[in-house]
Amino acid sequence: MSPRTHHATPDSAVEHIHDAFGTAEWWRTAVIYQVYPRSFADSDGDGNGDLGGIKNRLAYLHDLGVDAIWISPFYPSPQADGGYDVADYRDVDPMYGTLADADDLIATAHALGIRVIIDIVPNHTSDEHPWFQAALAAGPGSPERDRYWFVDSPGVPNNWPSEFGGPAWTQVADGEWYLHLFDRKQPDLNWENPEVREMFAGTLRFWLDRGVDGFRIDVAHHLVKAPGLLDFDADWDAYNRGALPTNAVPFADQDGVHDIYQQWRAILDSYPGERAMVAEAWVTPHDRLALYVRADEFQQAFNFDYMRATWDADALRAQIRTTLRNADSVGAPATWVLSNHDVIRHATRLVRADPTMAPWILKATEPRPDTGLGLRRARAATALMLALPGSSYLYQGEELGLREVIELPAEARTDPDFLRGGGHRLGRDGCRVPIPWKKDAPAFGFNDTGASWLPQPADFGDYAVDRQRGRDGSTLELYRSLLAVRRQRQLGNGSLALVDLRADVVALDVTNDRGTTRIVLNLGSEPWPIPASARVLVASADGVTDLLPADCAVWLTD
Ligand code: TEU
Repeated sequence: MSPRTHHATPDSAVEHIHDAFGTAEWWRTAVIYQVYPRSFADSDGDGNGDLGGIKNRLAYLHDLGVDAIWISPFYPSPQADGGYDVADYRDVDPMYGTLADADDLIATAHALGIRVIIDIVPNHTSDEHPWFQAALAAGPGSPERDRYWFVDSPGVPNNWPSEFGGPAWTQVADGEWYLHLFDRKQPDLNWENPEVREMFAGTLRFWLDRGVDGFRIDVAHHLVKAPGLLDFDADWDAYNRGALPTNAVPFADQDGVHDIYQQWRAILDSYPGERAMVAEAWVTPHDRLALYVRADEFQQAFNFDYMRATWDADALRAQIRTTLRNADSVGAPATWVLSNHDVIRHATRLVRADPTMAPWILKATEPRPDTGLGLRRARAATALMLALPGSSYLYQGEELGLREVIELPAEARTDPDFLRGGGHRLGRDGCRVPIPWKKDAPAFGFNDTGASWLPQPADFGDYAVDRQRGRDGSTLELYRSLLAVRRQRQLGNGSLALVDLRADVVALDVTNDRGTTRIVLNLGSEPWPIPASARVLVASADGVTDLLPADCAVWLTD
């Protein structure tokens, strides 16, 4: 423990909660940047981003200072759910490029020292996948149907809801029903069928052979369904708010999933290098999530309970404590995340009217939040996150401070969460609007033609990269500073102590051989006085020297 903890705040209580890792494989401390390929950068001008566009922007990501990218699905897909409806797991959709482009992208990223994680969607295929087409053609009782969940039933087989609204079952022409936890164009696979297991083992090998560093596994908690496919009586709204244990429903967090991931881990471990996989598992509470990151399963799991934490000092402290206690109990790194392609961007979400609402549910009637306060909080929240030990995920555009585009017109929206939601839910298109690169250019520099698959609002120009790069106080420069200081001071791998400075202030000390860094986030309404002995390394707002205003964060050292 550095002397600073004792000198600067002699009266404050210190609660030690985490020790540094002994060995630190890259995935224990990495900052991983999520690319949503359709919206990142468009090299051929058709209005859809592509692999060539990502390649052209790798220098930007290198300059930003990230360790790895995770690319959302780019496989052949009818795009009924933004590519999470895969028709061929071992190819590239022509909209995005070719397999040769994927190889080129991986090689170019590696040359810059950026690792590449790709997305695997094992819970369901597209209904246009050859397997589902074969199942429809082969008819009831066939081995082709056994790869999915087909049921003969006089009415809807059970009360399971689709995540996007309506029942999770659709009837086919011969009378059978098939299960789809998401859109009707995303039939769920039957993971009891050995062919399903073989196909995905082969798919992992296919991409590992091409050099990817790992995988993000889509809805890793859904693959196994409780026997009997019985009705459930849990409160679906409470479930979506994360207020119930995930296995309160018979199609989530069933113990059988772990066997699958142990087999996958053995595949990853049979390859040279440190290949890693991260579970997208909306599993609560933390001790259940920890089961996914035991030594022989995933290296990481997304920390969605942290993402859901409200803007409140006690809530954040509790999440930090519980996250680290549970990750440490199995020797896994903690992970941290504030935004992704499924949730309301945190510059908007952190000021929404009902902060306990599921982060992906955007109600049509919801009041439009204050953009200025939202950005202020978002910057402070990111400053806290990037100081925490473990690995952090960033979502494209958050480094520009982008807001959720709530005002997209209905006719522009494509998300099944909107299309199946009867107009009550606006869906997730608003966090997927193409990135602004240049203020005075067609489509704000997304491409050269001005085409854009989702319309960009006029104020996106003010967020453009060329308006922020090199400008003191911009959100982009804040992210670059946070990432640079994080690297210099090795914040991803330090011991962590919570410091009790004030009830409405979250303060923590990260200590390692680079010294102690104190992070202070003010969630109250009164400014917090910065001790005269402390030096400001980086602050989430301009002009922070001796007072830390409300909704701001600062990194300090002696
Ligand atoms: O999302 C999983 C998921 O359960 C939620 O984030 C989802 O967006 C929400 O329940 C919608 O109501 C993953 C992908 O990240 C998402 O884009 C896909 O739509 C989904 O799986 C299906 O593949």
